[in-house]
Amino acid sequence: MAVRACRLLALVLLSLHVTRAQGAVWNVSTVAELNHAVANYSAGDEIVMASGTYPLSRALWLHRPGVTVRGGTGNREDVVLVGGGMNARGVDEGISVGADDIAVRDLTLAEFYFNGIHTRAENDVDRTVISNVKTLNIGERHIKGSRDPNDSAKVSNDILIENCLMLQTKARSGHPDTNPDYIGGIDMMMTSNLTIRGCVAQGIHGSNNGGNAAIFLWQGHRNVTIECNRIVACAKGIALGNPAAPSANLNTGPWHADTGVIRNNFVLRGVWTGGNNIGLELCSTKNVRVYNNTIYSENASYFRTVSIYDCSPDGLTQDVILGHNLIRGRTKDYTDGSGWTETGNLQDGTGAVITAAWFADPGTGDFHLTPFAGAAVDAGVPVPEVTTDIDGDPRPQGSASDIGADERLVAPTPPHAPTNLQVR
Ligand SMILES: [Ca+2]
Ligand SMILES: [Ca+2]
Ligand SMILES: [Ca+2]
Repeated sequence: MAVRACRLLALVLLSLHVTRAQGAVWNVSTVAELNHAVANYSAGDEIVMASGTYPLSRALWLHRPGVTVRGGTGNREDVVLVGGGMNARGVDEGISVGADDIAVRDLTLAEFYFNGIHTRAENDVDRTVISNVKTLNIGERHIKGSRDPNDSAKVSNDILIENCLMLQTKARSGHPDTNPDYIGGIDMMMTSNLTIRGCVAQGIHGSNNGGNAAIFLWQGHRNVTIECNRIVACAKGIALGNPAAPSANLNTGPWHADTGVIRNNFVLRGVWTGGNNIGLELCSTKNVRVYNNTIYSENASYFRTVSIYDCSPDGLTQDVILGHNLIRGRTKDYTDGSGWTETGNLQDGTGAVITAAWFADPGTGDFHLTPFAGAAVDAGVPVPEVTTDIDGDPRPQGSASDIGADERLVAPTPPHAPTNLQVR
């Protein structure tokens, strides 16, 4: 007992120093030090991980408020938390967020059977920040947000997920407890003021080549912003809702989502031609603006690159506008069409107009416009919700806004340009 107490005290002295009145910094470089810091932090503390690989011995439960857990260098590749395996039981979840004001930054979570990070609306958690985090080969959900099915007042407010990379490089297998396609990127429920921006998702799909979306928000989202993300060849791209009817006790009543904007995203639809492989899906949504996205299906005639659906007579699609999007692929409208409108989209359902040459590198989801995309350049209309593009460049450049997520930069005119040169 005395030996154990001495070792604990030594751990504390080694790893803890107070930097300011309101918080301490726990510098950790081993799993034991990490577990100790997680078990003992106070509100306002930071847990700073030295470069290295951390084979976790248990999930990291952040169930007291006010802590930041981050990699020490700022480079997320330098600090890697490893679970029991994408396809093998062991340490099944990386980080569980069960209290307010938790931030996770600048690190990688790899090889978890269930979830990389799990935030819990059932604990009413607010102001979670997940920034510059990489999740690699996760068996069910890279970032999961769960809820209390019996309490409509438990909502996660003001959640920010930014600059994250969700990557799958191996096949899903060996999950007998779920169907083969029970996998997705960000799957959250019951939020208010959720922002997801600047994230990349690549290759997320199940073993039957279906799956949930890279960004899948259902069961209660009020005022959501999805912007400047790049989704590459996942089973499904961006989904507000899914065809299952919204449950009872949501903060949005009978709608999956009420109020939101989806803007300036690049989505490369997966290569599959069957199943639920949809680029953009809107199911029982209300007051949503879908502006200036580039959504690209290699198979341009696929019938539901965009899918709009009513889950129930109570949560009919209402006040939804799709505007100024560049879409290669077709739209399937399962509704009566009265709840949504489109304006200024440039859409090609045969592949004759919008071709790969329009874009910098379609195969990697890089849909920056090339000079061949003339029909998209300066063909848009400014909307108050879209003042910049996926790069943060101000709109418009040139004579008008461009259609889709990229605004092509116009080179500034040299101050003393020769007047006898015709600029083309
Ligand atoms: Ca809350
Ligand atoms: Ca322009
Ligand atoms: Ca641009």
